[in-house]
Amino acid sequence: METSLVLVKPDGVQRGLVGRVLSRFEDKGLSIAGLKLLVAPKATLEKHYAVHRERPFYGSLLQFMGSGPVVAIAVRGVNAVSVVRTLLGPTNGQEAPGGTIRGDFGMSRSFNLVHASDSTDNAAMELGLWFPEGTCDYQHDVLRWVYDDEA
Ligand code: FUP
Repeated sequence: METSLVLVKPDGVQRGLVGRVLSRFEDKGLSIAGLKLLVAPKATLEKHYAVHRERPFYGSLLQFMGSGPVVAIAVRGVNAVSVVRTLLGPTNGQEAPGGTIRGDFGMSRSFNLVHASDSTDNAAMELGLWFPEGTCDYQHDVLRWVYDDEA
């Protein structure tokens, strides 16, 4: 099992897409292991996007991500990090294929609705940042109908 950190960005919250984004993960057979809505503190965003610190879009990215509430979601499942990235689609909504979240709902590279961890190492770092209190471990009974013995 892996856990990925997903953010519904301020554009996704303002556009009323939180429920539909959550449904994509639930429909797939992934488990919600943490969920909260918050206006992200600047320090959290600086750590979250530290890898982009030198990029030209860093300032506008931080401004956008702090411009309204985001929904942080811990999404759990077998290979959850890569499975969730596939559900999101490529960065730019204009290039993202239909069937992906960004492809179905977005037309922009910066207003691209969702973030998801791109590696298990980054997932661990990001989960610590957004869910310092930890995530919720529970028995999700439906999983025996989601995974076979090979997982
Ligand atoms: P992704 O992994 O698809 O979320 O995208 P990146 O990690 O490459 O970029 C992080 C965020 O920066 C993207 F979600 C959108 C934003 N971005 C821009 O605004 N302009 C760019 O040129 C590249 C990325």
